[in-house]
Formats: sequence, C-alpha cells, structure tokens
Amino acid sequence: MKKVAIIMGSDSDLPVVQKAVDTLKSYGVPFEVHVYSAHRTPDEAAAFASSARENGFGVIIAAAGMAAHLAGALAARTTLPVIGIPVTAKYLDGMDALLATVQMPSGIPVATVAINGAANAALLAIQILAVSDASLAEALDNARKTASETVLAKNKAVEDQFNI
Ligand code: RP5
Repeated sequence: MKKVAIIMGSDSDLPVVQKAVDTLKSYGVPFEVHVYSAHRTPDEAAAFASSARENGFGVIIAAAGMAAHLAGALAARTTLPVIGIPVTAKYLDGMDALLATVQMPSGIPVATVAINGAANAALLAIQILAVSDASLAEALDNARKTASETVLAKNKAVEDQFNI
C-alpha cells in the first residue's frame, strides 16, 4: 500500500495533526510525519515533495497556520494529490490559513478541508488510496455504516423523548 505523508509547518500544529495520525492508524494505513515549513525550511519541503512519489507516497497531507503556504508549496513540486489542513493559530480564528490554503491558482490544486479538519483530511487520503484498494474501500463502507447506525440510534432517543 502507498504511504500517506503528513507534513506540518510547525510542531505547534501537532495537537491538530494528531487526529489525522489517529485516523490513519485506525485504518492500518502506513504513514510518515514530518515538520517542514514553506517559509522556514523551504528547501527541505521542496525536496520532500519532489521525491515523494518515488519514495512510495500516494497522498500528501499538509497542515499549516497563519500565512499557510505549505500545502501549495508542496503541491507545486508534485502531482500526487495534496490535502491541505488550515490550522487555527493565535489570531483570526484560522481564516488566514483557510484562505491561504484554499485559494490556489489554476493548475496546482490543493484539496482543502475545514479549519483544523485533520480527521477528514486523513479520511480523504484513505478514500484516495481506496480507489485501488478493495479492502480499504470495504473498511470505509463499514465505518460509514457504523456511523449511520449511531446517528439513527440518537434519532430514536430524541424521537422517543419528544414525539407521542
Ligand atoms: C505556521 O505558523 C505553522 O504551521 C504554525 O501553524 C504557525 C505558527 O508556528 P510557530 O510560530 O508556532 O512555530 O507556519
């Protein structure tokens, strides 16, 4: 199976990124985690992206806050799918990172998830790998079914409480 790369702009992003790590682990998807910054370590970030395909990666997840150029900078160096997680930093509630991550110029796409949406970033990465992996697709289907049953059980509890 191809690996997923999780790159974060700073180790201060780790509390958000942890949910992506946990999600990938729960599906048994191999991954690596690195701290590379588009601004502080641009050469290392570019080198990672440039060699990611030949190093066995299938998807790159990039998490960054503030002027969040990391996902775009990685996407500029690879045709692997890049998923951006805008991270909330000290000011602006993550709107700065959301806009910086999502507003990519035509030709260099970044699939941007919600602010701090690390679990969905991992799920999207798994869905991409599942295009060519039937057992992963089955695991995703089972998880959706379980989630559905949980919501329906909650619906029943609410209905029983309010509806005569
Ligand atoms: C971004 O700046 C990082 O991704 C992080 O979200 C933010 C703040 O970084 P630190 O100053 O905490 O290292 O590049």
